[in-house]
Amino acid sequence: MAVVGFDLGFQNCYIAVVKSGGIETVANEFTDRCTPIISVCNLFQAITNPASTVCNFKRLHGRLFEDAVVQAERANLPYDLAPLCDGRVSAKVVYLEKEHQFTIEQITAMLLTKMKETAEASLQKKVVECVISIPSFFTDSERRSVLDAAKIAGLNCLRLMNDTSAVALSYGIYKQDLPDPEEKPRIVFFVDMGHSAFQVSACAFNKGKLKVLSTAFDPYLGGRDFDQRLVEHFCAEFKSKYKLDVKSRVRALLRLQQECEKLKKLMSSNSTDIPLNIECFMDDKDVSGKMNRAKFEELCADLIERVTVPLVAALEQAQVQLQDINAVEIVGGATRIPAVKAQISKFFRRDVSTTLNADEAVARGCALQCAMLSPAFKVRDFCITDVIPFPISLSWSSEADEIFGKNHPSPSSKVITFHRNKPFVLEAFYSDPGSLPFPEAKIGEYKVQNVQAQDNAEKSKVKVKVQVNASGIMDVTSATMVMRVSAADADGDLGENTIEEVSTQDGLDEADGQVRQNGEFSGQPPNAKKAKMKVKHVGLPIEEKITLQLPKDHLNTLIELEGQMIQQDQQEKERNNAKNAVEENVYFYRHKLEGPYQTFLSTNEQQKFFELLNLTETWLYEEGADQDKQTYLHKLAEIHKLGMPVKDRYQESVKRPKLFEQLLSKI
Ligand code: ATP
Ligand code: K
Ligand code: MG
Repeated sequence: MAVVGFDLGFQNCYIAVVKSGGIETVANEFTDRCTPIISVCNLFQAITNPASTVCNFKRLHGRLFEDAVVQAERANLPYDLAPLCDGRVSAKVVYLEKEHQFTIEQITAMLLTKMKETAEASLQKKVVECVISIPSFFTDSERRSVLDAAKIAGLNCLRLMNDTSAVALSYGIYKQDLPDPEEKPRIVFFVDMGHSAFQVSACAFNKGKLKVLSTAFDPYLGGRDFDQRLVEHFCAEFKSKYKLDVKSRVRALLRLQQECEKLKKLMSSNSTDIPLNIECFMDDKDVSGKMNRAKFEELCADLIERVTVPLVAALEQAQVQLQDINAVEIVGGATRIPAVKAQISKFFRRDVSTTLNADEAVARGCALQCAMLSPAFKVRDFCITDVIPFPISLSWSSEADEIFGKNHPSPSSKVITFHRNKPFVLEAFYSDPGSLPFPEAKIGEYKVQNVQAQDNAEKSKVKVKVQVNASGIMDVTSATMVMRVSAADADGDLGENTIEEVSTQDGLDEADGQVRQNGEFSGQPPNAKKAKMKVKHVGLPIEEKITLQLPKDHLNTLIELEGQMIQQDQQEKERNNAKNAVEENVYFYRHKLEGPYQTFLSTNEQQKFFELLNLTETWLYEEGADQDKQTYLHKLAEIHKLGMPVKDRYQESVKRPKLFEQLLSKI
């Protein structure tokens, strides 16, 4: 099994694999270890602006078209979005010269397919299992959407991993000097500012153990917000200086954005004035301006202030003191902005460390996690406990109870007991919508079916297991009904059902909704009365309705479609190769006919051959510019039919003297 980790960034993606015992960040076909989204997604072209490609879609996962976040993103996209019939958002793009409406899952799948191919090329084997990173603030729906994208790409994502947890794993696993399990843990804060978001987590390390204490974030603060300040500044300047309305022209605006990002990066290593020059910017006008770090920091003062907010939250929730912190590790491209780094450093009252590779740590952590989940690899035992970012409640009838509080350890499961005589519905929802960077608080509905009363008409005890799994996804995983059985039944053959002997006290008069945590009673231990009776546990089917998820049949269609698209891509590649082969052979033979092959064919033959080559060349520029693979192969055969015999004769003649020499040397 191949072991692969994917960092699915907003702007930049990274792939890490395990190779001959070590973790390696893989370079793509352009020998770059960073795969910018726009370099991959140029497969898709925007309809509105065919020169630009599909980008900036990470935050559209699992959302409706009407969603305010979607609408805010849409205002700045070089392509358009549209609702699907179920209201979910999709992108309108041109793919292989046809207009399409792709779901975000399909687009991310296309990106993952490319990353998968890169990993396969590096490992020289098929990649199926993987671990993928996501921001820690992704909600149930966004997480499910990324998992669906993985499925469409033919990947089996063993786990979604929070960005900062992946970083923490890359940090901790190689540390030889972590405190023993019973000692005071080493406290490290991990801070990641990428292009779109800011995340921080507080972690406690002991030998073989990583426990996330808290996560905090600003989902709307990242490198792009700093770029945007520069863009606004220059838009205003160019309006007064050149009378240009930059925002009215998508192309110009995109160019300015790119230039501003470059400028921002230059300012990280240079505090003096830096010029900004763009030739033929709009209406054939060249524009220029300048900026320096001090002015930039002034423009971004409020953004820099905002850096502190999640740091305060993470510290408070972790319940640690500043002086207990052993290190603050920063990663992510935008932490290279000196003012951002300084703000983090000022808050923690210490120098921040950059011992990890700021760009690759997330992917490497994911690959490590994948290796740990793979039976084929022996990795040092390392137990990771993450946290639940937003409190989750479960409601039934008119009651509701918080089952997983904020920063509750994750993964985690609980068993809840109900007393019912008929099927009932549970509803899971995020209980603090105000803190949720997502408009929909309801996660899903779960109908527990086949519930019936006991023989004596009493309500049955139903145990429902709910969990948040390692990917941070909430599920009602099972429901069982406890049935009393007569002694005769119990002695007989009861088939598949498990029978357990329990004391009568065991929960039969537990309150409705009593929660048992990870198999332990959270309340008082049951008062063990000695009276025994026989019960059997009957598994109950659960009908789940997830609020925002691709329906299963739609997902299956998309999986098929992606298969077809990969095939189409392959065919397109082969078609191009065939066309290139025709072109190359025209040049090859012409060159040879004018040189070494000259004497190996008659003047008549030569004339015919040149004619064919010239005709083929003209054809390639005209009707032959866009033909199918077979047509090109046919043309190639025509050329080879004349060319091969000449080539053979020539090669014979080269070989013969050599053979002769060899023979001579043997005499
Ligand atoms: P996200 O984590 O939000 O999904 P991402 O993982 O794609 O996004 P990164 O690759 O970590 O983001 O960082 C990209 C950001 O870092 C961009 O805004 C980029 O301009 C910025 N950046 C990179 N290098 C520098 C630098 N030297 N100075 C300032 N900013 C930089
Ligand atoms: K990244
Ligand atoms: Mg990132």
